Amino acid sequence: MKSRIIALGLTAMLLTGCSGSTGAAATVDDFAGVYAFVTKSEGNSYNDRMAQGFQEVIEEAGGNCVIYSPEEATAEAQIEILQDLISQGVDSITVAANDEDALSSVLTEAMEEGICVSTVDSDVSADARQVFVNQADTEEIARTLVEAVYEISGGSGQWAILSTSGQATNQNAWIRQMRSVMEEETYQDLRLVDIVYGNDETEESKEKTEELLNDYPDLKVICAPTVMGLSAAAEVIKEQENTDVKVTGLGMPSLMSAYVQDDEAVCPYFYLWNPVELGKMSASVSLALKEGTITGAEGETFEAGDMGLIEIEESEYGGTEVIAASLIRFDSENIKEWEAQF
Ligand code: RAM
Repeated sequence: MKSRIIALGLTAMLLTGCSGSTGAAATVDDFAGVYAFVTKSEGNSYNDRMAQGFQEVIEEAGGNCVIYSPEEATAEAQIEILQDLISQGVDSITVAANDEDALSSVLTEAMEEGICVSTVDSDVSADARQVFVNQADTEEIARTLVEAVYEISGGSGQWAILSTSGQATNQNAWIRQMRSVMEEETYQDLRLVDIVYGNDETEESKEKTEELLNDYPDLKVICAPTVMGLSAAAEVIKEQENTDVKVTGLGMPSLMSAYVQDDEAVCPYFYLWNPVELGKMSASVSLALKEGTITGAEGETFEAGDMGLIEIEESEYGGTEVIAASLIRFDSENIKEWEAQF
């Protein structure tokens, strides 16, 4: 599996890793080192925007940033990259995990080597990272999406979920929580008929959308909590003139603007957080781990640029987390102003 290196600036570095705490005021030297960011996969502008935010903050602080994006969103591809990063002796690794468990052993090895390890966007098991940078509260994401399905469908009927893969920690957490919200009485006339997986690939997601349309003639809404899935589903539905199926979910305004033009649109509205801000928060966490201000323990605090003083909290995924952002709703009123940003 090949990896794409967007920026590579390896320099000689101190191997104090995450054990080196100074306690004194930070100097540029405290932040010097190589900070690796491993995305889920290439060809996904959401991942690129997150990496862009990460890189900006690391470089501003005087660190070297290296970004790796596997060709496919698989754990195997990420493990290969992570092993390589351990051999290079980088100071810090941040990964958006394609699998909750499969990366545990390589990330544990990284921590044993003194490398700072954090996750962002999609977590691993708690003992395989120091802290998780969560985009937004899981319950908030799930409830917002179920409410959108409820409103768009008129409160009853069939809906389906188009996800990425069955191993993605973030997708699974949101789907689990959506199922739990669906148990509330308000949603008793809604029926979740299927969950399909398009692997964060446009073509696969389009095929899965076509299958859903064929298999469920009464389907009203497809909810895709993935930026690649949502735009793929919208494209398929827009091309089919004889369907009233609508889509909603988590998407990039730049990919969705053609489908959110008015109330009759394929996608009346959808949500996301700001992926650049998520990357920036993740970089602030990596810098604070490297500097020794934090170790990833609950209650620790650190400065995150414009976002101010941030406190590390207990995570529902186990271990600890930082909540980086909150949901933004995109519709025909505001899509134009957002699409230039991400
Ligand atoms: C996809 C990925 C990512 C998710 C976004 C919303 O590109 O699955 O992990 O957070 O969409």
